[in-house]
Amino acid sequence: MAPIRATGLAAVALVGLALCAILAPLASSAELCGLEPTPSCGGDATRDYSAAMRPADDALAFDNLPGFTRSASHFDHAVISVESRVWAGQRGWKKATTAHIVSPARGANFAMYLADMGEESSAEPAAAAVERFALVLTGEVSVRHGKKNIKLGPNTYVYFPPNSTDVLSSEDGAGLLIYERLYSAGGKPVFSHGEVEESALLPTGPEVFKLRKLLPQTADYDFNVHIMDFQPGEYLWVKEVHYNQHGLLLLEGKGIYRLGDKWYPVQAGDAIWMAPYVPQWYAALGSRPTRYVIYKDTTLDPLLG
Ligand code: UGY
Ligand code: MN
Repeated sequence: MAPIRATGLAAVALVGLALCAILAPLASSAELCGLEPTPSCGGDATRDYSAAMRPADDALAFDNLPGFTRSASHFDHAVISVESRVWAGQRGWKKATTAHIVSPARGANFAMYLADMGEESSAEPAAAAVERFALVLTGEVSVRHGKKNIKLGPNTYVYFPPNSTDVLSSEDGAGLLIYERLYSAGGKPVFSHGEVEESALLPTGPEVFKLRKLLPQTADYDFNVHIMDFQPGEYLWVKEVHYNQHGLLLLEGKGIYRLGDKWYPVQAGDAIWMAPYVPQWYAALGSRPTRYVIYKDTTLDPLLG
């Protein structure tokens, strides 16, 4: 009986295949045939739909969609994502362009911008009343400070007090994050430079993030620059609301920033302006730790400024 049943099944399969061959030119659907698509049985080799099924990572970069941006500007905060940077020349910067991200035009008490220094570029000292802080993101810069010529590579910083005459230059090009403000503390801040990791980790109370402050915490300074590190899954414990202002650049990682009653997915390269009293909260997500750098006006009397 078994050989007879097997022969019967083979016959049915043969009839099916024959039917498929007849129907295939009429219907392109491979499903009709119940078989893998073959050139003679549906399928179109000139089409490549693989991106629709499994988009490549760069197709997930929504920032490149025409007209789409995560950037936002509200009275108490702004998010400036990478595709919104506008580069232009700035007085004092030779062979360099700058992209301003925060400025007094936004109501801020400081300026925050990126500087893209080309080969053989330089930056004149800031105006006499202005103090300047630079974090080297890429490349290398030199600082002529008195008789010293200090070379600074990625992850290093330099602070120029008001009335500094030091010139910043780059032979082969560099990318910098700059904070500037009109000095208002009435003390004696001094030139300093260093590498981020050389700054001691500071206690953070109930917080789990790692904290470094790159400028001395004395009344001689009217702002500080913090480096904050979060492991994926870590978040701000305090749902902060404070009178201080912030200018933040996400250096590594990704997560969700809450600003006021809005929630922003953010990633490395995104910048944030936070006005006084904007509710702020961050959670680090993804597979890599988050590091951000953040300006904070400190040691200022909230009444006297
Ligand atoms: O010090 C701060 O105010 C800091 N923790 N704020 C922030 O990360 N948004
Ligand atoms: Mn804060």
